[in-house]
Amino acid sequence: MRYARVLFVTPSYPGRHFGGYRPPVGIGYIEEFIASLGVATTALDLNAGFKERDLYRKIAEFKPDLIGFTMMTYQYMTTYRMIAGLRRLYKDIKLIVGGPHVSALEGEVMGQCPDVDYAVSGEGELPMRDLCLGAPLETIRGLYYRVNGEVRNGGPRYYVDNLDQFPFPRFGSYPLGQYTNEIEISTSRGCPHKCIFCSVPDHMGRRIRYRSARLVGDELEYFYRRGVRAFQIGDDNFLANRRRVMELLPEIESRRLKGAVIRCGQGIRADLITEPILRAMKSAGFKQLGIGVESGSNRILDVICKHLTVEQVDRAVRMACELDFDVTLLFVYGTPGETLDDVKKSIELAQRHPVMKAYFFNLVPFPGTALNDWVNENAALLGNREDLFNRTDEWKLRAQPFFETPEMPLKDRIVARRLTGRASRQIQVRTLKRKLARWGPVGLLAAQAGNFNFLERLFIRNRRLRTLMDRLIFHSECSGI
Ligand code: B12
Ligand code: SF4
Repeated sequence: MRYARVLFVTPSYPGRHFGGYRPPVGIGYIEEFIASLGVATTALDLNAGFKERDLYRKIAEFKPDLIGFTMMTYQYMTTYRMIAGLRRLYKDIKLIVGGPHVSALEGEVMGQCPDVDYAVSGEGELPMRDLCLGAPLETIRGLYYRVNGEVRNGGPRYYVDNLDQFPFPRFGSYPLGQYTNEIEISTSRGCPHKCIFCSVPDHMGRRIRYRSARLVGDELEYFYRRGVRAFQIGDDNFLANRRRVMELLPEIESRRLKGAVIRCGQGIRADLITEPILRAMKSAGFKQLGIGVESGSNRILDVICKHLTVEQVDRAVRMACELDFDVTLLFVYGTPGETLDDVKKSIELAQRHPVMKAYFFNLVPFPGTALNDWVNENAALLGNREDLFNRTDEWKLRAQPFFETPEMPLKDRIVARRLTGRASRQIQVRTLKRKLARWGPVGLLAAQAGNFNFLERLFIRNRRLRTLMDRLIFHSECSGI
């Protein structure tokens, strides 16, 4: 065996995490898989109440021979700095990175971070298996490594068809009590679309791959039996294949997860929503749906290459609200060609439905996206790229413009942020009033919390408050892991 003791690290991503921070699924899969092959593993998530000094303590206790970091582009310098610090102290431990940032940059990451020994683009289970078990480096697909200072690659990355070969993450190395009481379930990987701002098609591929309904059912049941009552489907395009969804939902229903709340908040496509699917979701325990709307203007939807119309969105949202789902709408603003009038159309779309929430994200040109290429050629960046991606708070990433266009100069982007922020808060207060009405004046007072970011953050980050909120809103059963 080349590496027998592997420590996985999730760097700190400060921010609100959109309603809950859960143990990380990607490195969870890798850890579970290589542990099943005899590699000793452990993990440290710097978002779960740990500091960098805990990393040094963990290294001293566990004595890893390989440390793996998962990386998003947001805050990538934090990881590079951490790696440089570790390299100075531990000459014998090898360091490896993977995750969406590496998928986008491929081998370039080895140049940007000279202290890292390896990088893996795409899915990490098979390259990590091969690396740890000692396969020749030049045969390990998706792996970047160094030979006498030169960066080499073991071949094109994997897109794994048989996802069932990987055991689902049980998060044994994570302090589950430190997270939102919700487990993320990934039932598929990839998305056939190619919206200009989205890194998923590049990172996970356009050929969508599925786990079997039975294994997804087993996973839900495993956590349910341990007291978990809230689940978040983390798929990129959960409804992509109707036939498969209609197999999966009855399977989930058959597991009788009484009192469980299933959320599907990452953004399903409105054009794939049908009444039979919604009814089947309802029966299976789904309560919340995030719909990736992006814009209330057909012209902008075309620019985004969303292949969707406002009319389809209206139809789907109406149907979901009528069937009493808690609907969250996800929009972006600042798209090439977009004007303030288009942003107002997005706000109007959100306001004309009794949705639970509407999020409006300032468009960020992540590497590996068509938007990034367009911005490089056509737009004015509003600062240094490195500073822009390494802002200290995810809220700033979401709210502060990256670039400006003639149709929406910086001053209009600031107006857009103000208008969309106000609309989000109004919708949130409206929802809370409706949900908490049966608590009389106390409920109305509590509803005003939706106006204040710090109170929202408190509810999201505090396990007890979040569980209480779930009970009040969804009537879910008490839970505790
Ligand atoms: C769930 C999710 C979240 C959750 C995080 C979950 C949690 N722990 O609570 C939440 C909602 C918090 C979140 C937030 C954000 N997210 Co997010 N998120 C996702 C999503 C939808 C699924 C991730 C997932 O579980 N994938 C399934 C697993 C199996 O894949 P994986 O994690 O990529 O891991 C595999 C490989 O990457 C690789 N790998 C990963 N780590 C490592 C490490 C090593 C050592 C190796 C070898 C391999 C390896 O192997 C893994 C197994 O195959 C992805 C979309 C996607 N498909 O990646 C976006 C995604 C990762 N998010 C993204 C973004 C931009 C964000 C935000 C910055 C958004 C924003 N504007 O604020 C914020 C971050 C802010 C913050 N404070 O956290 C982008 C990242 C793009 C980029 N280049 O960085 C993605 C790709 C979405 C997109 N449309 O572009 N996110
Ligand atoms: S935004 Fe959604 S539909 Fe578009 S490419 Fe990304 S995952 Fe697919």
